[in-house]
Amino acid sequence: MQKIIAWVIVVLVVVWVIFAFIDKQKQDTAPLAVSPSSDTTSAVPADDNASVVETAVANASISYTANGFSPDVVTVKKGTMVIFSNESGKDFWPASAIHPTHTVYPGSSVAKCGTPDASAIFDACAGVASGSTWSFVFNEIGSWKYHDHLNAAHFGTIVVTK
Ligand SMILES: [Cu+2]
Repeated sequence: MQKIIAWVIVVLVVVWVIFAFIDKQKQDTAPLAVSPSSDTTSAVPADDNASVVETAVANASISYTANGFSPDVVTVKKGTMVIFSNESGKDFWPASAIHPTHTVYPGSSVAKCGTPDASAIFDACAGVASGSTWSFVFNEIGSWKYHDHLNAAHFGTIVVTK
């Protein structure tokens, strides 16, 4: 009788060990099954949290009125398209500092206006009518001053971060 009880205990222990092992395997594999969906949502915010919002925003907008550019300082991530929107009632001509040559932003120069390079420089190269927009993609990291070439008293800064 004691032998039978001993055998039952041994069998129960073996069964318990097997179940414990299966349970552990389930716990080990469970996170793997969940991770692909959680990875896609956390992939971008993972490394630098301060710029999460800017990463999600495809572009930034600056409005130009009779009072000038607003906001006058805009911080964007490299590769952001900045849309300058003319609401001033007059033509405007956004362009890199420094007036009148526009050479501060790398590669830019008013001398390139009218050439095939004109579309790649921080320079509208012409007056843009009120009610219209002019946009530029900032790929150079730095703090870039700009102005309205038609009214150089109006200026602003685009800060481009990594
Ligand atoms: Cu100018």
